[in-house]
Amino acid sequence: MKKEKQQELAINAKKEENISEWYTQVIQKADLIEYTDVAGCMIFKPNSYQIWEKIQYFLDDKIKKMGVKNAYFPLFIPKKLLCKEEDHVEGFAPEVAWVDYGGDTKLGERLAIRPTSETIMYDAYSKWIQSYRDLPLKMNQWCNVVRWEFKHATPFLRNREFLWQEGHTVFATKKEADKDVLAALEAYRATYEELLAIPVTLGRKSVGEKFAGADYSLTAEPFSPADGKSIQACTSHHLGQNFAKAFNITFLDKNQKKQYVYQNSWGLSTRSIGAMIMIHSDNKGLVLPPRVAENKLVIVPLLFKGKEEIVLKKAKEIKKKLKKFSPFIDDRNNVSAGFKFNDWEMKGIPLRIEIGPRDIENGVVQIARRDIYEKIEVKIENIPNTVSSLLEEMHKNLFERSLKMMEEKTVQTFDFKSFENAILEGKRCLVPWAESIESEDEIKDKTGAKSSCIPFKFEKKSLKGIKCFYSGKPATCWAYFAKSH
Ligand code: 87F
Repeated sequence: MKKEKQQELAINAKKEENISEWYTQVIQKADLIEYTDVAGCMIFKPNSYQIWEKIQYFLDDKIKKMGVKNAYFPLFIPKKLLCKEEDHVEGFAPEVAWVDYGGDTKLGERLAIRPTSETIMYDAYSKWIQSYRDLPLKMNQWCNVVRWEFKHATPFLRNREFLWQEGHTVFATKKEADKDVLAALEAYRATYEELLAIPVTLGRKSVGEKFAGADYSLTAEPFSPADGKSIQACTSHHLGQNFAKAFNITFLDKNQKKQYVYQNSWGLSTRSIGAMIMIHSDNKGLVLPPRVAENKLVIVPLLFKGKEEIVLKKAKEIKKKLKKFSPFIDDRNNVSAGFKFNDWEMKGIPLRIEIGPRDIENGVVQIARRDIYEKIEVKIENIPNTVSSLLEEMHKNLFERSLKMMEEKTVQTFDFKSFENAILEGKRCLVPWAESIESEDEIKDKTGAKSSCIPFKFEKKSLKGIKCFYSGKPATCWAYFAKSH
């Protein structure tokens, strides 16, 4: 293949220069999605759906260990159900998609396409829960949801239809619910940090940013250092008795006294895939953290004329020994080895094994890492062990590299002027804040930044004599502010 043709196939936008063009190209070149005629509704092709399957597999196990069972509730929610808890739909109403017709017949009642399932689930819960013996009730569903946003759609980060899990748990006491909401947050932290190699900040959402139907909302939030934006892909809400009162979910306690239940809801969506791409990928394309990569490695036999057969035979032998890493051999004979290297780098395959006639003579192969472009020579008998440890190292390196970048892009600011400058520079600011909805709205209007979370880590950090960076009033908390996706 001609050089120009090869370049055309490569990514030509730079992450540090034009991040949105770069993001689009990474996704296209890695063959992750296909656009459709409906803006914001995208095809998750196998290369991205398999990432979602890894996330599902990992997180579903954690969810089940919390004692939660999977179920499936219908896609359509009758209008009167959706509008039962007012705080819940207020503000979200413009994003609800409706069905008004079945064929040519106008429906008696409009049906919402679920934007989230609190209402339809809690209507059922109110029938299922009668006695303290029916509690706790813990269910989760993996499904699609639709939010008809009008902002420009971005694959994974802002889709009108996206995939998620939503867990909805019910308890007799607030104490149990408080524990569950934290357990869900821990499952999310693990998914990000241990599967996707993405460091997250754990904390509470501000009063202005929390879910309106919740008493408080918690988040495990990644930050994308390259564009200085935080990415909310999961939240865990304590709903108190708000929905219990709206949906009349009550139980008779041990003293035959009627009580309202306490509830939580928590979700993690395919936005997390967007975070993964934004945070780890580079100017060569997608970087898959090894634990989510379906195929951990590609074997590229160097097919020198006359030696094809022995090289291929050796490649197959090696493949057999590496079964648990789901390797595959790229034996295409219509493209060069260099083309193959670029191709699999673009698609994010963690490791590449190159093997040529000379290597076979020496009993070695060359192994290249996707994260740091390092190539090492490995004795054939050592390949399985080396592959194992390289994959572990890669996970660690991706995590630590992202953590370092996140820390480098985080500053403490104590006054509004330096805050504004830092936000302009794409930084995340840790600020002493007198938390209020009004000040958050004003800050958002003036700078485009909002609070991403009030970190647990600094809950005990002293605020004595410290003033709010915005209002000058005595600060009530330490908060992270940044622009967001
Ligand atoms: C859009 C339209 C209608 C978000 C919406 O975060 C309703 C809503 O309730 C809505 N967008 N929300 C909040 C969702 C809350 C909660 N649901 C369960 C979660 C996690 C999973």
